[in-house]
Amino acid sequence: MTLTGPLLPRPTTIAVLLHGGAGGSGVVATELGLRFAQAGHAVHFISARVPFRLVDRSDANVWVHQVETMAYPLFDAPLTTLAQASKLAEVIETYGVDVVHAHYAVPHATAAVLAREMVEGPRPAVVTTLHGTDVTLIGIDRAYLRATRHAVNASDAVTAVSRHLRDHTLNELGVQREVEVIPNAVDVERFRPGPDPDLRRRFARDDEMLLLHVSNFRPVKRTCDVVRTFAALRAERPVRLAMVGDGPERHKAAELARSLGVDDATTFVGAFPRIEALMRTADLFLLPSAQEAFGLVALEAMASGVPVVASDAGGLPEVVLDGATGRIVPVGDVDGFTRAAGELLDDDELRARMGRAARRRAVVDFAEDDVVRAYARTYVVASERAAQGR
Ligand code: GMT
Repeated sequence: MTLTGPLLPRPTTIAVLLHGGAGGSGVVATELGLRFAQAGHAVHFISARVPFRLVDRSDANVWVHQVETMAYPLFDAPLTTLAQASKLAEVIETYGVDVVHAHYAVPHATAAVLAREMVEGPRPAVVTTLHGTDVTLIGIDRAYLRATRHAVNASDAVTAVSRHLRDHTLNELGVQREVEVIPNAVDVERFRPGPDPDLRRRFARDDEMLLLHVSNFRPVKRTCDVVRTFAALRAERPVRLAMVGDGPERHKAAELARSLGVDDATTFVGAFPRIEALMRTADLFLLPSAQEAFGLVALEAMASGVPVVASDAGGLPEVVLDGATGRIVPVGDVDGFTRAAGELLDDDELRARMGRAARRRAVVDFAEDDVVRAYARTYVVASERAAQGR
């Protein structure tokens, strides 16, 4: 989708600091940067690796700068933040960056603030977007608390992807500044309903239902709850499970599926690049996370017309509307998940209605255009603040 109109009042050079791996923050950072590039602005992505959504692409107005770190026996770990700051300072001086958009408080906002101090000439505005674990897990750990608070306070503008994350940041981080909520968006052309019987038959027979879970299998995703819920559901009805993604708990979840006797009905798919094709083949999406600032995959499932049964963690209830676009269940309540998912699987009419409502909500309430324009306004405000501080 290409936005028409100027988007920003003048041609702007934007540097985006992001995690390039297959995670929600990387997706949001990349898609947002691409929208600004399509609107004619120069966008420089700075990351340890080529962001996965940019692999095999060569968009106009887009540059990718890889951060290299140097291993040295004296250091316990690579000095990543310093390497990011150095690379960013080089990009600022070479290309004349107006706005740095740091996705994640630590280490990216810290690197941005540091780079701003390093450069000769006009300093760019620093906009920081909080995505979740940067504040909820890492940021409030004593080891990083002061650095996180400093990065947030020193940014010219700060946004959070949900109201829950904003409140958490203000309360737990002890920050007293404006934090604007700009929710994540979804590309509703890419993620849309539609049958794909051939792909679906790789995971379930035509007379079986298909449950889907997508994550990075970190402990916070509670993937074993997905398997337990599935085992209970499968005892009563013909249903199969596709587990997409990879990470530290994949092995544990596979072991559990074996011990519960549902391994034959479960496919551990691993990474699946055409995730949008797979999403729309599912009957139901499960996301039982212990923490989730927003839950972009839930929104992608909704855009695909798939109802979501999710936990009440973090910002998930702001995305999935309980009883309308899916169900919300307390974290760890496997019986509750089983009941909620069972009701939806057993009622075709209800599932179809919620699937339609989910799609509608994705299109109306999480439209990319609105979100991109909200960020554009934030860039303008941040630039004005940065100019006053100069
Ligand atoms: O938790 C993940 O799966 C990855 C993490 C990331 O950094 O990409 O996701 C965070 O940012 C996403 C994009 O804003 C949010 O949708 C996720 O909810 C958030 N994850 C957590 O809060 C645990």
